[in-house]
Amino acid sequence: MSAEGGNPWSWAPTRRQALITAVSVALWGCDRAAARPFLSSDTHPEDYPTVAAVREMARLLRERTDGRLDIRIFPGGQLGAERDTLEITTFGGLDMTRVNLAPLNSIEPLTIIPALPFLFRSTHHMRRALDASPGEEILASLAPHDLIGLCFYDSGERSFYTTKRPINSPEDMKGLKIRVPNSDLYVAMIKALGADATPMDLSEVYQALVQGVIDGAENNWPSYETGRHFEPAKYYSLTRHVIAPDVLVMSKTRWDKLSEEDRVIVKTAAKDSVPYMRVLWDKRTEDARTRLLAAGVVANEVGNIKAFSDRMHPVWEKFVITEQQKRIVSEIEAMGEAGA
Ligand code: GTR
Repeated sequence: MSAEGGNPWSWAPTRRQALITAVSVALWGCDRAAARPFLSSDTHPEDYPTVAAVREMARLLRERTDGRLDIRIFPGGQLGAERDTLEITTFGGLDMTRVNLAPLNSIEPLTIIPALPFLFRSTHHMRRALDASPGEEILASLAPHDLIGLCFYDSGERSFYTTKRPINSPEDMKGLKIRVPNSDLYVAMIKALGADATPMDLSEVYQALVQGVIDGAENNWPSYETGRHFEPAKYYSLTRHVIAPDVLVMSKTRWDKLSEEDRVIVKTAAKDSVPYMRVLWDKRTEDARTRLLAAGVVANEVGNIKAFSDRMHPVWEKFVITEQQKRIVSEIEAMGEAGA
């Protein structure tokens, strides 16, 4: 599914080399000790629930191994954009990274599934499905790409925010330039609504909104607040079109060097950080919403969600192609129908 067939990252070797060099410089000195901590990156700041969750995982590792295993976290995007840290993790230049599933969409078709528009009926449905075999299968699908999927973290419900006017119907989207993560699926979703999709990294969105390069974007309440996107884009329209999770991955290079026993300890600590993260996530979402409304954000419920879903659902056909994808999608839908 890659743009350039052989190279799923579709990058020239010089760019890759530059990235690896930049990260090696940033991590200078971390690499010396034989039993150095795992080095982990996150685009979000120190106090964000995903970062706090990896900190909790580190605490569990220390506690369970008398300090032998630990994680050193580089938050705030200091090691680069998500695509960069993912690629570096693939090559073993970084041990762990916490990213959205979107930059993995072109690499592994199963990662597309949780981002299908209107697949999950609720956060509860998403959590149930990803805690069960659909989630396990999607995590396992990363191994052939030199990444070990450790766990999923919540990333909330994504809705649109815009600079000029609220969105009430798909017609309101017509002609708007909407930023999306680097994923063909997201591009297709926006096109299906009659808007123009502009893929870019999260770190560039604020400037692009301020400069009018884009008219809006879409994300959850916490990211909308953390990136200060609400300042240039105060209309937040609750379409809740995607409830895809974030994922914590480990470099297969580092994983392969771990003993069987340590692999279990690492995997278990990651899983155990998930309920902790969910409590933080729910609180952060509620707090962000309250703070943003107080700060003047104009939020609107979208009456006719079906109009959005009718337009966006056809993208499923383009992206759900393999038998394995189809089976997993059916399993997830069945869990939703059973009230999960
Ligand atoms: C956030 C997610 C980030 C990033 C971002 C985006 O919700 O936590 O990892 O992927 O979305 O839109 O780029």
